[in-house]
Amino acid sequence: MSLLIRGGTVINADARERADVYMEDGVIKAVGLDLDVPSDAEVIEAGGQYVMPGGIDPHTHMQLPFMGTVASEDFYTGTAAGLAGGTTMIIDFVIPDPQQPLMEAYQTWRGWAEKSCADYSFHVAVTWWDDSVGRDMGTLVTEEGVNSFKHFMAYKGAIMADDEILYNSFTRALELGAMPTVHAENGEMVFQLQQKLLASGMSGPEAHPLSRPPAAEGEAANRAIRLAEVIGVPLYLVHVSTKDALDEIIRARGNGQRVFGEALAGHLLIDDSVYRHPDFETAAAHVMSPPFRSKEHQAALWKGLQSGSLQTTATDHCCFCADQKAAGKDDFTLIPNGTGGVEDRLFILWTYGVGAGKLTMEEFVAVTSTNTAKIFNIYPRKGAVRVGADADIVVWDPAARKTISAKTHKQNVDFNIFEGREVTGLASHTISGGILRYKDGEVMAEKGTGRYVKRPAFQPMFKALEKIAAANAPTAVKR
Ligand code: URQ
Ligand code: ZN
Ligand code: ZN
Repeated sequence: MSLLIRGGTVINADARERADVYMEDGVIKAVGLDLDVPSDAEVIEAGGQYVMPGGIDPHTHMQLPFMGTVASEDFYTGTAAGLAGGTTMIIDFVIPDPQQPLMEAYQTWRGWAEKSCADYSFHVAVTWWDDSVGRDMGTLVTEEGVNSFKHFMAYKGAIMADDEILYNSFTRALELGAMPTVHAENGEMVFQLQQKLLASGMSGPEAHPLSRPPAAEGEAANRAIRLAEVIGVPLYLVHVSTKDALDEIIRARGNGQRVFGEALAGHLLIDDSVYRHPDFETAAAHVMSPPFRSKEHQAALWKGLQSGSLQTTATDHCCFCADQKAAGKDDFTLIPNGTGGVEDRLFILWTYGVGAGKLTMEEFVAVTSTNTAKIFNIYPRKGAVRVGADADIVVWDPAARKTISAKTHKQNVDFNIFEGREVTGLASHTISGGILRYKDGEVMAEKGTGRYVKRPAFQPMFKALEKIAAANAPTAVKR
């Protein structure tokens, strides 16, 4: 199977060039002009369009069992929707129940994901601790290509990791050359505020953001960052939603600590007024954690992306339909937390980032694909249009426009948090594994064509650096 993308301008995170791109058997074979390609190669005319690495969404939850129900988007429909938006890979989450062996949960999720129609990988959550968890982490890194472990500091009484779990798991991650990641909210603070709000008679979705103030995120972000600092392990903070957490990241990075932050497309655009919508369904549809914040926090997140203090964008795609959200009709703490976006992320970042002059096209590629590939150690196999890379590519028409709506989106959910938003700049073609899988509104996906992507452990570079430093340490001058 060979395919030529002709006439476009290639945009990578580090450069742009007018070049054609030729791929064969799922791998990019040539990038340049006047390429010598087989006469029977399929040709995509990309004149006036951009040719970019397919988006990588480092944060999705397809068919997640959560809060008494199961997310409505599964691995097939979710990866198909991603292809319609130019995303060619997701990193999802294996979330073991407390006391459930990590390997057992991992096998379950691997089974669910086999129907994917684009490539996928998994972060594995550490929701409890004993020696067996440490052993399973070792197996996951050395045999299964997992190089990141998630910790929910929220969700008390369910999957919350306390400081003992964090310390043990972060330490084990360092030994293995793996990256700890955190959902940073103080779960005890949230729990106590939830009880206080319910006791005061506030049971509607308007109470949701009040139970999860920015301070809950700022405190947990700092705590996780400080633990990582003392242990000497890198750290990745998912869905950073506040200036409070961003400031902790900026402080740590300024101090030379290896800390990374992720922004969600939703948190960049949607504010907390949605929770005061008079219609319960609309307000509940926006219940996710951390909640959508005020415009001041949105502005800080954009500055974080522009300045490089935040490195990646994601969606936290975790969909629940109206009948599922209704579980919390009389008690906001029972509304399943989660919203969608896997299809819309690139449209949003292009229109409100590049289109608004906040991001260059190269920076757009960096924050939607390349940085995630680098941070999770799959670059340049992923995250670049270059010879030898996987042929996961989006052909981007900067002049195409549409209005986002649940009536027309491919996502398997009855609500779209970006409903009514005008976007300019759309994927015209998405190529996954060297095969055209989306073209002008039509997804040509096939169940099971997505591949599980192994992500190698990071070399324990810090140990190596210590050895080099010791070897070069100046010998004490003999007096
Ligand atoms: O917390 C998460 O990331 C998962 C459970 C999705 N739900 C959410 O509200 N973000
Ligand atoms: Zn989370
Ligand atoms: Zn999540």
